[in-house]
Amino acid sequence: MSSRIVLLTVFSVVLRQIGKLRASSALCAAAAALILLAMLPAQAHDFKAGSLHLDHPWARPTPAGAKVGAGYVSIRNTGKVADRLVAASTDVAGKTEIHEVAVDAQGVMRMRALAKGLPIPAGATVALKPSAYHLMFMDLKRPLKVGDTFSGVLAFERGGKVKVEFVVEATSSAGPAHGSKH
Ligand SMILES: [Cu+2]
Repeated sequence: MSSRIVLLTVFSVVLRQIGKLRASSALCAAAAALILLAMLPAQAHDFKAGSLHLDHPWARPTPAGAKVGAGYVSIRNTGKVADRLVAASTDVAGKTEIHEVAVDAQGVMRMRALAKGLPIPAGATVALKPSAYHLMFMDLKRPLKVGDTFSGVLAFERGGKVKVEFVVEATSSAGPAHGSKH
């Protein structure tokens, strides 16, 4: 779920509460504070470089001893020229690959590295998300714990290198198991 959706959800819940309770000014102030709080991380967690907008880079937590992890980010190309994510690196992994998830001839979901990178068409948004395109952190140097942040660099063919900050978040949806099919 994107931070914008979370923000909108918080916003609508707050508005509904205000409506129900016929808010006092104190309640309004509390609601405004809540909205501001909700907005801060969302605004700080959006990276722009030229016509590329990188929204909410995040990673799944990993169990102790795990050697691989997965990261996600939504990439929007507001320009008129296609670009391509060609490489990525982070300070928590020895190596970071760009993976896709595809179903093989036996009907088994498998991940594979995109040797030529991930195309980001002009005007399009390409979402790296669980069970789809993702960044694969290989040779993890430490476990990723919920609430942790770590820095990374995404390299684009045209847009160059973009620094981002990943946030480790738990998710309810079960993605592909990492580590066994590589
Ligand atoms: Cu993978």
